[in-house]
Amino acid sequence: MKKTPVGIVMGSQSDWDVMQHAARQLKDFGVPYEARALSAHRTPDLLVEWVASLEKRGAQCFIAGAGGAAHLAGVVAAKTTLPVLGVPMPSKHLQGLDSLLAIVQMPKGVPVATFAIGDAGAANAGLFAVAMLALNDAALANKLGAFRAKQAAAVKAAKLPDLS
Ligand code: RP5
Repeated sequence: MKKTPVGIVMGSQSDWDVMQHAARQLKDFGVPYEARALSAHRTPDLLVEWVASLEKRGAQCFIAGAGGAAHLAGVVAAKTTLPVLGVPMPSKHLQGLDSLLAIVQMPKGVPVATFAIGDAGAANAGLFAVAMLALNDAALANKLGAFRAKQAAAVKAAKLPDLS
């Protein structure tokens, strides 16, 4: 596996509570990542430098989480042709609907793959990155298969309570 195949970036440190779920999936699958808080509007130059630097260090995709007028994932996608996975943050006033629409409605030509709002979206972005890397990594593909089998077993073992 390349040195740092996944970059995780978020617009603010306050996004980490959600974005840690992407990092957790990668860690559990043994996929190295680098996580940074960098903003498309507060630190645009640093963001662009980081994207270029991680590309040089073997990045194969980026996961970008942001809230509100969430242009972070779009700016990352503007600076790389690697896949960009966008995670909308649950925002204070619009519960993440603003973030979702900002990320999902990329104009034609520069795509961002958009995930669900919040923890589930962050975790799924991590899992999606694993699935992409597994295309060229049989051991990782096996781990992903085992992960899915474990989930299926948990559903099959579910016991619903009897009504009294
Ligand atoms: C966005 O504004 C960030 O992605 C975050 O979700 C939101 C609020 O940021 P803070 O005011 O908490 O730094 O840029």
